[in-house]
Amino acid sequence: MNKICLIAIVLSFTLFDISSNALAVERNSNIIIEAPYVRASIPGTDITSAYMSIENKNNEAIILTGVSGLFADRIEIHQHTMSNGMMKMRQVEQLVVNEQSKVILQPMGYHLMIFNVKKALLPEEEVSLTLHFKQQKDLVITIPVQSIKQEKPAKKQHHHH
Ligand SMILES: [Cu+2]
Repeated sequence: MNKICLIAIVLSFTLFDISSNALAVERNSNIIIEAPYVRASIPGTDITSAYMSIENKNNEAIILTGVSGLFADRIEIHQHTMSNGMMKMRQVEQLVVNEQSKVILQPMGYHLMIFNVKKALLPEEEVSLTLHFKQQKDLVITIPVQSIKQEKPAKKQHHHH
């Protein structure tokens, strides 16, 4: 692939808002983000979480190494795990999405934990997140704020091979 072609792909990054329930799809070099949202702030707290599915259409694994956003001081990748019958969360350093596969960040699973939100996030607002990958360009996405009441039940994780 020559350089001009590569630049064209990066510039073709587009946002489709394809349904009223805030399903957004963003595309960048074969990485597809679907149904992203961040939970509205609970009054009196400055911590929240964000969810989405990350689909990798590349023929090699991609590795999410971090996430940042100007609206918060720190964002970590977390995983919920069961330990002695108790649900716990722990930080993971990176999230691997295998080639031609999808990883779903959802309540009780992987999620983005957002610390020190600078102002309360209200439903209908949007925030911008930057996803950092080990070998791919950063992916900047705009995602809606949703109240917990708008959450759909967690989907089962699928893998495409
Ligand atoms: Cu967490």
